[in-house]
Amino acid sequence: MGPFGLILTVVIAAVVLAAVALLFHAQGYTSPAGTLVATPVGTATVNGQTLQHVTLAFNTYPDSTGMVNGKPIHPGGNPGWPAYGPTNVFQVPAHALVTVTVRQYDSGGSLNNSFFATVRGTVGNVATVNGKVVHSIDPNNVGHTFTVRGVPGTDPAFFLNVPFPAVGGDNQTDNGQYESVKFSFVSGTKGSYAWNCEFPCGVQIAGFGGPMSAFGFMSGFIHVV
Ligand SMILES: [Cu+2]
Repeated sequence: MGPFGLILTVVIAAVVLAAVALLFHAQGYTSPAGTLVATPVGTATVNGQTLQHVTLAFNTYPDSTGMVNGKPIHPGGNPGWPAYGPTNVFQVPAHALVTVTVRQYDSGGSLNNSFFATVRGTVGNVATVNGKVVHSIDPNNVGHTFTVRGVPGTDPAFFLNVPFPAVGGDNQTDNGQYESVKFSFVSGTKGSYAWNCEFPCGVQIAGFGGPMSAFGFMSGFIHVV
């Protein structure tokens, strides 16, 4: 092989590696239903600091067959699996007050670990459930949780956990029964924070398989920008 052949081989190898890296990256971060960008609503004062204030609204559904604003909850996904909707990827500004409104339409059961029944990391470490302020909910009546991890090297101390109570049956319609959960938290440093549900709402693997294992149903990202 002459010098030209060697250079060609190296170039082809580099292109193939770049293509593989790009595909892995795209696979890891592609949301099935786009990114929900938080809505700016002005400013708010938290612990004497004036912060930008934004709102987010999402729901938790017992299956993935429904529509939100005319769009399927989980296009191309397994319709029998529970899912967050309208998407599993959210975007909020850094160091802002984020007020989240959730409609939880799903039934549920017991957590493996009652740690996740306590509201953690919100303003005041509280949430409201149907308008009532709570510090925790019954660990044996949980529909889903919204649990956000810190990012190593960026904001390792960040942690947010909000449990959503179960409703007494699967009622996924706009007119169906739901638990209304509201909470606020202060977003961290810029980065992509992973969230997941800690109620074993999946199949197999002690309830942590299926929708709990697949990206896009019971896990996702909050991009803090
Ligand atoms: Cu869940």
